[in-house]
Amino acid sequence: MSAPIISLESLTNTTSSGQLLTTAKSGDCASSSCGSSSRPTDMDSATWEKVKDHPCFSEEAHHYFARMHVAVAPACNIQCNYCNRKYDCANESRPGVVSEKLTPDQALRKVIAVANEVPQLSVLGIAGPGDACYDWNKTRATFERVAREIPDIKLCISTNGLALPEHVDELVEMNISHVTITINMVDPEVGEKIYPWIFYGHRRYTGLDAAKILHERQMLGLEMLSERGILTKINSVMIPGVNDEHLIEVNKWVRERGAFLHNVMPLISDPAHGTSFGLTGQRGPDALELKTLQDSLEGGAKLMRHCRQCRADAVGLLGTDRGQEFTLDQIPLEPSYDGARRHAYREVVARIHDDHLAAKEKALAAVTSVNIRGSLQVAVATKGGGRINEHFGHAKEFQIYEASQTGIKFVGHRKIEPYCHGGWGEDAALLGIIAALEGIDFVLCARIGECPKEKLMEAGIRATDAYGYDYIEAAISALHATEYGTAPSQATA
Ligand code: CLF
Ligand code: SF4
Repeated sequence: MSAPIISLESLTNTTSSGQLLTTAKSGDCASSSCGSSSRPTDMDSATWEKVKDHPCFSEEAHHYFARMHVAVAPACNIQCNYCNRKYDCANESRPGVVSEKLTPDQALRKVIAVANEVPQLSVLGIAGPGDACYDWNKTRATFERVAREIPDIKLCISTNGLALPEHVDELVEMNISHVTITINMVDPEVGEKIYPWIFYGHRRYTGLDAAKILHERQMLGLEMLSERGILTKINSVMIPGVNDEHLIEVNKWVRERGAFLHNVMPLISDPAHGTSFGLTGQRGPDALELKTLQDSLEGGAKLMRHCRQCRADAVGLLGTDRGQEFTLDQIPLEPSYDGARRHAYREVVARIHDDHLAAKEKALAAVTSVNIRGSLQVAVATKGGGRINEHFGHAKEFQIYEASQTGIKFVGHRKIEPYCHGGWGEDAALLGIIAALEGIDFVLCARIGECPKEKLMEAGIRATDAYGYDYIEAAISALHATEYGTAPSQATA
């Protein structure tokens, strides 16, 4: 049976900050470690302060906290073969839909509107649709405005790195705590196949010269950020046959230069996107190829595996994009910031998080104590909060966990078309879901009907809602124990 919990859903759905504060104060915390620091033992406190509520820099935080992007930086100084400028920057966004481009004043309006409505919001990122460092004046003006109004929001940028070194000192002055550089190569001969040209020092360069300059500027920028204590994540686009094996080398280089995280993302390639790679038929990797490469990088620079390749105007938890709710025509003309909901939400999360960690530790101890070879691959439907709290029919993605003797690891996610379409198209959706769940042993969700359950079973995938609303790791531990005939850890904290 689940221990008493404070419902995160009640917090995120409640509209009045008064109600929210009451909920925050009335929650029962099941853990004896309530209120204690949940900092991992292998992380210093300064780093912990920077990552504990950043959904991209901490896998843990992505269950609770949200980011938003404002598309204020449309200009770019390089050409990537996976990008078509009509679309969002493929470094940090899924190509396919043009963003609503914003001025810094419009961006401020939007950030305030979102902060008032989305209590999970903790980070403002500028990730295109061009390059945040090249389109620097707009990036700077936006961050200055937002930092004045909402001083506790974390500021984050994504860049291709070419114009990064000239802005590093300003990044420090402006308290921009997190930077992502997209680095797809450390060998210009590989780079030449990815970047047809760059624009640098008032000149256009092509071929090997272009890739060489880009590489040098990326390495310099990374070293400068590391020296100044700015946390840096490296994004690499995995392009089969072009840089897939080479990314092992990239991982070594960036680790040596102080990168905090390395995020290997699959190339998204489709002729309909009009990109060079799309038009020439360059394919992206499948889920298994991506996982195999990521597994081979374990032990090097720490890996990020929970990236959703979000759009340049994304809003919300990483797995759910609420950007379409906050277009300019839908938000107040002059909103004023009210931080009450965000603050109440944080109070509750601080307490729930300890409870979650206690449950997680117990679950990990149980799984690692079982002496077996092999692993269980588990797909989880979740809306956040670290719990199995999404119905099978509503899920737009599954989070994938692997349970083995080394523990329970988040290893990625699989996007799907939801099963429930309001009474039609369900069989077709299920076929797509079964294909997306290749290699998965179990599906855990809050609710599932008999019909999809049976069809999944015919495909060799066991689905259950028996652990609905439990913590993910606790449920996986219980499942693992049932599967391997050992005593289960408690299913919930
Ligand atoms: Fe945005 Fe990027 Fe900052 Fe996050 S996204 S600028 S670090 S706040 Fe995150 Fe989105 Fe992946 Fe980027 S999930 S694409 S890694
Ligand atoms: Fe496109 Fe971003 Fe590459 Fe510029 S850096 S070409 S906007 S993917």
